[in-house]
Amino acid sequence: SPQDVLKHAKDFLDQYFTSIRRSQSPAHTARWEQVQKEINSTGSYQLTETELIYGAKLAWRNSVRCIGRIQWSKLQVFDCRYVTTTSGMFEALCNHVKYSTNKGNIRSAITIFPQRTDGTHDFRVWNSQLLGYAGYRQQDGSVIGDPMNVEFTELCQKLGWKSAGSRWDVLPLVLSANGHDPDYFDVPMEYVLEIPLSHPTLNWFEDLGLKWYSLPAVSNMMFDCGGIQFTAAPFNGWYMSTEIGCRNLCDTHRLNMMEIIALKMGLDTRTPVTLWKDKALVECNVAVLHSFQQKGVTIVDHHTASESFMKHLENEVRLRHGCPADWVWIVPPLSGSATPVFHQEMALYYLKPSYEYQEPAWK
Ligand code: HEM
Ligand code: NRG
Repeated sequence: SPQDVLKHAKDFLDQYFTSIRRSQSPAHTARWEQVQKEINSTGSYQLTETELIYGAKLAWRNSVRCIGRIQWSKLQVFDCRYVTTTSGMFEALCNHVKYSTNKGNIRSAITIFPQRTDGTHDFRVWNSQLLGYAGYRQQDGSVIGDPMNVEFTELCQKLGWKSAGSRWDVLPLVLSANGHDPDYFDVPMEYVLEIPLSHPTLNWFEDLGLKWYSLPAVSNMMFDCGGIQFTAAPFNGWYMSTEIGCRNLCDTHRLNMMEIIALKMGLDTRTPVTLWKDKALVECNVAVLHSFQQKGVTIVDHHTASESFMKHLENEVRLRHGCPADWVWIVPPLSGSATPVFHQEMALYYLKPSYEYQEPAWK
């Protein structure tokens, strides 16, 4: 409702003008007057480009589950609010992927498409990430590729997407503009930097034929800023090694490589007391870090990330009297108690602007 928009707009503009140390200045008052007029006559309003950039950074700073927030002020914002078509979106996203990948020297970025109007003209990226591997369910119930993407892969096929049916097919971008039906677009493979995985000492590791892409780019969240909702605003930073080495490769409902790795290591997998799972996880993470570093692709290990997050907490206590954080997500999935964040008490509360979950575009 316009009442809610007004409230959130006021709150956001107060934060913005405080940040540029112009709180209660004539510029602040004038902008607030202008925004009120716009909301009262149209029900909504447009952010300026500088407000949008500030809002996108602040939403990252407010992301309670993100351990990478020490980087929050370094974010390239691509303002694509003028885009009207899915092919316009596709072109912008190819540019985003190319800019962020930067031949392996990963740069954080967000591309922002037009905001929600009446809720029936939304812009959406249907993929959960800009890059992802297809998952194909077989007759026997097993999956080729990434089980996480089975439902989305079937949707792509329904739209007419044809693929090799291999373990490593990069999914097409499924995009909708202005509330219309979606179109799909193959990402040119020259934009996709992939890292074959090998291990510094376990020579058989490369024979597993594993690889992963270098750009984690979340594309299904809504950027909520000043009462305005941006339903298509994909963002990326770089990987923390455990995301790939623990979760993507070793979760039983993902690529499920733990036992295969343990057996190759010659471990006794018949009893948990050999800690074969723990040993396999560690070596899988070693392989991820080794392979990314060898190719010169940005990645952070969980010890370094945790330490930098501790530094970030300290900064935020000074600058902002605290930092909201979700311990359950911040503590890494490997060697939790060997990282400082495990021993850190955290306060969980929610600030705006923010990145929020939203309904999948097909529901
Ligand atoms: C979550 C690391 C950049 C926003 C996460 C997670 C990790 C992480 C490890 C947990 C992911 C999971 O368990 O699935 C990093 C690193 C970055 C970075 C190392 C390097 C710069 C960014 C950027 C943004 C962002 C640029 C937004 C502008 C978020 C959000 C979540 C998250 C919203 C929660 C996602 C969810 O709930 O599914 N980050 N991040 N991060 N990050 Fe970051
Ligand atoms: N765990 C997911 C990626 C989620 C976001 N992680 C980041 N975000 N690092 C995966 O693909 O493993 N980021 O913006 O850098």
